[in-house]
Amino acid sequence: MCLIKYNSSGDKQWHRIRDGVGWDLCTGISLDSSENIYIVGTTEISGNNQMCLVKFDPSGQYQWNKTWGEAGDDMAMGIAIDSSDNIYLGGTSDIEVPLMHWHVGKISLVNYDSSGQYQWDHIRDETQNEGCFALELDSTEENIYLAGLTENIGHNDTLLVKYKLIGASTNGDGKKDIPSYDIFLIIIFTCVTLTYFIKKIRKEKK
Ligand SMILES: [Ca+2]
Ligand SMILES: [Ca+2]
Repeated sequence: MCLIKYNSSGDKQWHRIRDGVGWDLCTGISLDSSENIYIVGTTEISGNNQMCLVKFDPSGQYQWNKTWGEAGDDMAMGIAIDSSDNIYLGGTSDIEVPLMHWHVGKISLVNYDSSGQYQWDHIRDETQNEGCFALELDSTEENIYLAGLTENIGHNDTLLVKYKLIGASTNGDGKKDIPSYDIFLIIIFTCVTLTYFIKKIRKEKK
């Protein structure tokens, strides 16, 4: 994972590399209220891909790193930080179907407190393949939105999931039960995509 700082003129100031023993990939970055820097992604530990969260101070000094995951592939694709500096990672976890020998991609959400202590995780339990590529808190910080895709009879549709964080219960094992609400963007997405391609085709014909 590589973190590079440029000044406002685009001149490189410094860079930092976090190199785990295996494969590493950085897919998200965010700052907290004190301008500490967090990068997220995936790191391979003994053949097991895990979500990875790394903290640097504002001058780029390494502070700590955390990993989370199950036995299958776990990839963090985005990070959101609230005004109290609690950290949320969103991504995808490859979960084995009980009694079967196949895996299904599921949307996963992991919460750390401001000191980097793991608080809870939630894996969205749907039977079809899903994935998360971005997440964002709303202004109340009581709700979080995860954007990604969901498999729908052989093709993928855009998916937006809303979680209400306040009042959700945490099980003893750290798993969190949170009701989720799918906000389907499929129709909007399809219209926007169609409009884009129609415009592109018309432009190319001219
Ligand atoms: Ca590496
Ligand atoms: Ca894993």
